[in-house]
Amino acid sequence: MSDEKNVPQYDAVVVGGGITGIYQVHLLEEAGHTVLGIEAGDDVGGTWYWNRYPGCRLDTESYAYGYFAMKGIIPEWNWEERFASQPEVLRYVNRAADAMDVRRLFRFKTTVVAAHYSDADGIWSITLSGGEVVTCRFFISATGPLSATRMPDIAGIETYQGESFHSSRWPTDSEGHPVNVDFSGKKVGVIGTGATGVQIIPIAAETAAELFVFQRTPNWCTPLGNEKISDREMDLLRNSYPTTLEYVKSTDTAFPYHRDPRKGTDVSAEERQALFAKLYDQPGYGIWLSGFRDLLVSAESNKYLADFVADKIRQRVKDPVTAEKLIPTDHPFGSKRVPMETNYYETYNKDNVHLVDIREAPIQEITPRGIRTSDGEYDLDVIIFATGFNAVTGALDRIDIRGKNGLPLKEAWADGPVTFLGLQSKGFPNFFTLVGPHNGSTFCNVGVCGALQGEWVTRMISYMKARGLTRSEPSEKAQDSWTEEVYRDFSRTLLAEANAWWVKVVEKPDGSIERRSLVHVGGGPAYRQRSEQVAYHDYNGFELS
Ligand code: N01
Repeated sequence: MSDEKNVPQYDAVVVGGGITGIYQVHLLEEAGHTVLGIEAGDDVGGTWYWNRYPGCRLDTESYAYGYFAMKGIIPEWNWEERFASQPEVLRYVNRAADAMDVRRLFRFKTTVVAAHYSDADGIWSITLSGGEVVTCRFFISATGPLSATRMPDIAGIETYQGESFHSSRWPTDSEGHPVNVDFSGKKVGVIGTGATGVQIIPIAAETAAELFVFQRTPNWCTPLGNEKISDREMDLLRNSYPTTLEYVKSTDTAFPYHRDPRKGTDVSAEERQALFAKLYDQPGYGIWLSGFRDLLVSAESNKYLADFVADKIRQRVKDPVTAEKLIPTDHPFGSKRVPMETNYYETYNKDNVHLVDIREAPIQEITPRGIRTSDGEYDLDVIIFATGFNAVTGALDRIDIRGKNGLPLKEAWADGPVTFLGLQSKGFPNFFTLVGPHNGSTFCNVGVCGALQGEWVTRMISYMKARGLTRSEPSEKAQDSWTEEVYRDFSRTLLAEANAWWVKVVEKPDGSIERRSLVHVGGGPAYRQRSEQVAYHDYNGFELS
């Protein structure tokens, strides 16, 4: 970096002002690096800024997601609810941004259009939406795995005359504040029954004159069990932050649950039922993450739990035909993200709520007045698209990222991502993907895992700077072996049987399909142990120069 023209404007550019991006920017500045953050929204918040639909809330225990409080950045924070609502989480992220004083390091209302690496000087040129180009040594994405909105490809969608919006682009007023969409007296349609649809549907059903749920695939959903946190409980939680942090770091997904050491196939039917009943009634993810240890590897063990949850659905939904339609038949329990619900199934007992099975009668088109399926036309005043995201790589695909010799990232990853530790890809020196593909922070409680990863990357950049090293790129060997390990771990689980958002479905030349994981499912502790070994051995697996 001695030659003037080889000095970039910034040590690092971080894309994304969500919970991970703001912490990364803070850490880099604190470590003495010059850093610029770029954020498309007009303030921090990321997923909590964009997702403002009614019913949006955490399904991680607030206190276990709230890394900033655990780290002592905003130790005084009082969570109001066990699973905080979106407005509360957004206030929390804003408060953390104030405490870290990071807004001055961000450009808001700005997107990254292109990022090109120059092999000649090892510098990234980042083109921003206004046309300006900034340069940096390290280009870091913190774009979030679920930020690239996916609209369905339905004929006539643009002709619809009523109100319509994707769940993560809730309408705003002229000043950009989300508006309270009033469903009273309206006919509302919701397409999509993933975690988002499952949160919106019961709320919309409270006021809509008629609510039509267009379901293609039912999901296994279980009760959230939300409640207020009392002052006394909050004091106890605050005092145990150090223990909580150590505990969540010890679990596979950084949620506060450890698996039961027994196998579901080894215990009696009575013992199984007792555990399932206890977990079903407990708040949060326990039923998915603290059940029998063979839940996601044994089809037999999985079926025991699936049958239990199916019976619960039958008990909660009065109409037996509707109940059967709400029970998944195409994927094992927990092989897709389990939506956590509040009165979701009871909602279908309301007279104004109608389940439209679009597997049976597919949507043919969207008309100016509503949705037409092969069975008839539904007149609608509002259509909500809860149709999900182009997950994990989607946000990166929207940026023209080019590495050595102008190689587009999209081309390098055409058959699925290839990375080392899910952090770097050969051919793209100094480009780090936080909470990215094949990365141990993505199939994880992102509030904690993304932050831990930011700390690791900061250490690596500081290590390099201290030694005058300006280039980091994984070796082919390290990258191949990591990519193989990611696919192998995934294929050993029942996760490989479902088209969850963390899967890239690749059609092979013989017409068969292969599900390639976009995430590392080998567990957070193993991932971080591996990362620490790499760091200890002078970043073995990365070629540094
Ligand atoms: O998206 P999804 P999501 N025609 O992809 C349907 C996180 N999250 O926004 O399954 C008709 O899960 C699609 O149907 P199918 C969480 O990690 C967290 O709900 O493809 N339907 C499916 O039903 C979650 O997993 C919280 O057949 C179409 C739905 O749309 C992730 O975000 C809350 C369609 C999409 O479901 C994504 O959840 C909410 C079409 N053309 C979300 N295209 C918390 O609680 C898609 N669908 C923190």
